[in-house]
This record gives sequence, structure tokens and C-alpha cells, in this order.
Amino acid sequence: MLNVGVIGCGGMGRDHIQRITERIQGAQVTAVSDVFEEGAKKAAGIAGGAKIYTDGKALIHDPDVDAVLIVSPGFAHVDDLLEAIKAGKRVFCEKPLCTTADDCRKVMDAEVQSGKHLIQLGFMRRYHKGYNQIKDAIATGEYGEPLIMHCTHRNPEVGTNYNTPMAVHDTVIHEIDLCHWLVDDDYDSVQVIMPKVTKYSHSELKDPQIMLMRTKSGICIDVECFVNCKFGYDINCEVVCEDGALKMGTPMAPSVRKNAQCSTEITTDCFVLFKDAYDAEIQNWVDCAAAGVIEGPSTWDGYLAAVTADALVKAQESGEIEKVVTVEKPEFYK
Ligand code: ISE
Repeated sequence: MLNVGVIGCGGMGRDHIQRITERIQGAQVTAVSDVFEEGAKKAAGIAGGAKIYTDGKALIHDPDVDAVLIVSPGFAHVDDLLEAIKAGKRVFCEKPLCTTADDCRKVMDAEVQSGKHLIQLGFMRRYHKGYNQIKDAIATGEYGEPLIMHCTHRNPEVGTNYNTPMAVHDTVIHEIDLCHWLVDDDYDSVQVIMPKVTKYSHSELKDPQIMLMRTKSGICIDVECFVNCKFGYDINCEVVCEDGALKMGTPMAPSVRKNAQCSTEITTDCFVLFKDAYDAEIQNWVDCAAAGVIEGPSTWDGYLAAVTADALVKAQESGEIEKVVTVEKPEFYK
């Protein structure tokens, strides 16, 4: 049984605690931590009783904690990640790895130094069936080389505090990770095109946006990010290859014929669309613990996402093509 300590008991933290307690095989939550003690107490209740901490570091060093799940706000990740590496404990960290590329690099260097793969990052879309069908189809070679990818990432609406850079850091960060994983390539450059702004936006948010990413081998990716589309949580992906085009089967609902109409429901909730993917990523993290391996998104992926996101935010402001400049990928992550 893997004893898990959870740092961060907000909505997402409680969701993971419930998942581990009710649905995940081979793991239990033995400790929780939050700077707000009340939040930690509430979360401990969901786990059916767990030790309560207000300091993540103390939780990491608890001998009853084999592995750590970090769900605190992004700015707080770096210290706990470094501490967990020092303690030699396995980590599942929600996105982002860290809020700056420099901090991501510090964590990457520390993990390489430790000689052990300890960190899995919460890019759960890699566990979604639809994307895996596309990845498997590409791998057969039957469709030739991927050339172009078209993606849409639409939210029905966002809060009034959501601004232009958040379209990269909160939203398209998923495609940043997913697209390079789908085609097994890293990024070379990015650009952002700003269409006319929807009447549902405000002065701090340019919405929609078209984000363009070019991989090192020359695959061109366009992502329509539209976070006030009103009609649903609508995620699409098509990979155009030399000998065929692979389009994800979305929405994943039956097509209904009724009253002289044919319609397909689109969910409005990302947690509904990706529920199975969230469960699968945590189960995989737990299953890999016994073998001491990490199969999911790595620290390198978190670093690459942070550098690519920085380039996209720069491109939002400059309107130019911006280079994605990373350090050389360490052998450790190849
Ligand atoms: C949110 O944090 C997510 O992760 C969702 O998948 C994304 O669609 C949304 O825009 C983000 O704010």
C-alpha cells in the first residue's frame, strides 16, 4: 500500500484525496497539509482520518508518507519539490511544475543529481483515451509523418480575473504539453495571432487567440484558444499526416436524433470530460511506485512547458515569431 501525503487542500486537492480514497487501488492518504488548518481538517475527513499538517516540509519528512502529491498554488511548488527530492520521495505535482522556467530548471537539476526519476507532472490529458488513440495511430506508421495539427481549446466562460497571459499559463499549457508528446518532438518557435475580441471579454483579456507552434522537425500546430465561447467545454484535435488525417472523436457523446434534429451533447465541465484521465494518471503513478519508475509527464516536460509558455506570452505582446530556447535535454530524460 502506498502511503500518500497531500500538500494543498483546496478544491483540486480534495478531489485527488477523494479519488485516492474511493477509486484508486493500492494507495491511501495518510497525511494532508494546508497553510489553512481548517482546510486541512476538512480534507483529512474526506480521507477518513489522516494526519494534519500546516507545513508541507513536515509532511514530506513524515515516515508514514511514502509519496507526496503537491496540489498547492503553483508559486509554492518549487520549495516542496526540492525538499521531496532531498528526502528521496516520489512526487505527483499538479501543473505547473513551477511558475518560472528558472525554478523548473533548479528542480530538474536536483532530480538529475539525485539519479532517480521521482517526479510526475499532472498533465492528465496524456491519459485521455481519444489522444491515446491518435498517438497509437501515428505510431503504426500507416499514415506517414505528421505535418500539421489543428487544435481548439474552448471554455464556456472564465472568471473576471482571467487575463491575456492566463490563456497560455492556464489553458493552452495543456496543448503545449500534449502536442509535443503526441508527435514526440520539441518546440522551435511560437507566434500568437489576435483576432477580433468577443463582446463577452473585457479590457484585460484578448479572447479568442490563435497560438501557433512549430516543432524542431517542422510540424506546424495551431491552437484556437477561446475561453468565453459560451456553448461548452469544447476540446478538439486533428493531426494531418502524409497519408491521412487523424481527428479525435469529440465530443464523446452519442449523436441523438429527435424532433427532426440530429444533435450531440457537449459538456461544459472539464472535470467531466477528463474524469477518467484524472483517475488513470493517479492510478498509473501509484502502479509505477513499486517498480520505482515514472511513466507519465516528467520534470523535463514541465520545464519545456514553462519555457514554451514564456515564449508564447512574449509573442502575445510582440506579435512576432519567438524562439523557444531550452537547455539541451539531459540524457536522464531521453
Ligand atoms: C483550467 O485550469 C484547466 O486546466 C482547464 O482544462 C482549462 O480549460 C481552463 O482554461 C483552465 O483555466
